[in-house]
Amino acid sequence: MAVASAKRPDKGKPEATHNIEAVRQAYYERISKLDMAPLWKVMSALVPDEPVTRCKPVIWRYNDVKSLVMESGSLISAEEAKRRVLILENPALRGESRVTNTLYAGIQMIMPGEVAPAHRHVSSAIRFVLDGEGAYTAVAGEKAFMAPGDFVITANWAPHDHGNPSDKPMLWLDVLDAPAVNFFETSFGEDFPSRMQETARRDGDSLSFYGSGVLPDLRPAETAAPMNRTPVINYTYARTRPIVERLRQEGGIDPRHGARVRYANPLSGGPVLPTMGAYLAMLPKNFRGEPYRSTDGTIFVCAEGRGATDVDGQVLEWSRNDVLVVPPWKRYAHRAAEQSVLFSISDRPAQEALGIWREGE
Ligand code: 1HN
Repeated sequence: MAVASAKRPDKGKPEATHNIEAVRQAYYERISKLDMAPLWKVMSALVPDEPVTRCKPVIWRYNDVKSLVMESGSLISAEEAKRRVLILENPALRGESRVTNTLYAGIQMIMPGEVAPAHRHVSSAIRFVLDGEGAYTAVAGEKAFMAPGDFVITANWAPHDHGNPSDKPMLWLDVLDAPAVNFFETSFGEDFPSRMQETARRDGDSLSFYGSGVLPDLRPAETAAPMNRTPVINYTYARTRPIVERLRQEGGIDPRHGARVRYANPLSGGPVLPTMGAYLAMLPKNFRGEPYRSTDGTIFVCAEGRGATDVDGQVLEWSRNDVLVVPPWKRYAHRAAEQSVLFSISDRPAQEALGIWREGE
């Protein structure tokens, strides 16, 4: 092989060999056979100057979604499907069951009289209720009856089934951390032999025991060492909405996010789940939010009102029950044509736990 002479006209650069590219290529091929690769070819992709995302800004309008989800009711039962859900796939990640790189989202429907059978898995789920009233999700033996705007948690490995004893279909948004769990290749899951769990607690107990400013002294296992997930199953809209309304009236309005509260684990003050966190924000009529960006790709649901979010120059106009996605580190700004309420969920707690979360203007 030709050896470069000791003369180095360009500091740091090996002297140009007329066939250096061919020599390098041959070298890359030789190391490749031993499963090695040159870092210098990929370093800037591995450590870019700022976050790079595959994910695109996108909106699903409830007008389109609802009728298509309703149609699935005549194609398959909740029991046969196990979960009758239309997955919301980011258009840049088709076929991957992801709405962002780390999160799964879908719209689930449960018809009157149906049961979605009991199972559990390592992935945690949250539900944000869109339509219907009086269906429940049963988590670890406790039924949480749901209404629009409710935010319901099914934590890692908690047994859960859904039922609808009401006379109306119920639709909700599911968000799971499954892509993140699968990134770590740590997913377990199992079905239960019985369709529905035995009831072990009174309906709604978790909210009254843990969401009332007191903590039950007789459940030391749960209160002594705060769990890394909330003991509350359903954060009801009936309780949370008046708080953001008061915040708005009091002028507690963040110039980027509006009058916003964070859903918290009442035992620790931390996020509801180690992998996902959520907020509820009221935007006053004619709100024009300042631009903001953060490294957590975020899913927003419009719970009330009408407005638009500018994401990196793309305007996504939303109204009630529309679901939109802001990719990581894309600058966005909300504006509201009427008083509006936005629910949002992201993987921010996971990023914060790892020390990799950042925000900016
Ligand atoms: C799941 O268990 C539910 O329990 C919904 O309602 C959606 C998507 C992927 C994996 C498990 C549910 C799901 C899911």
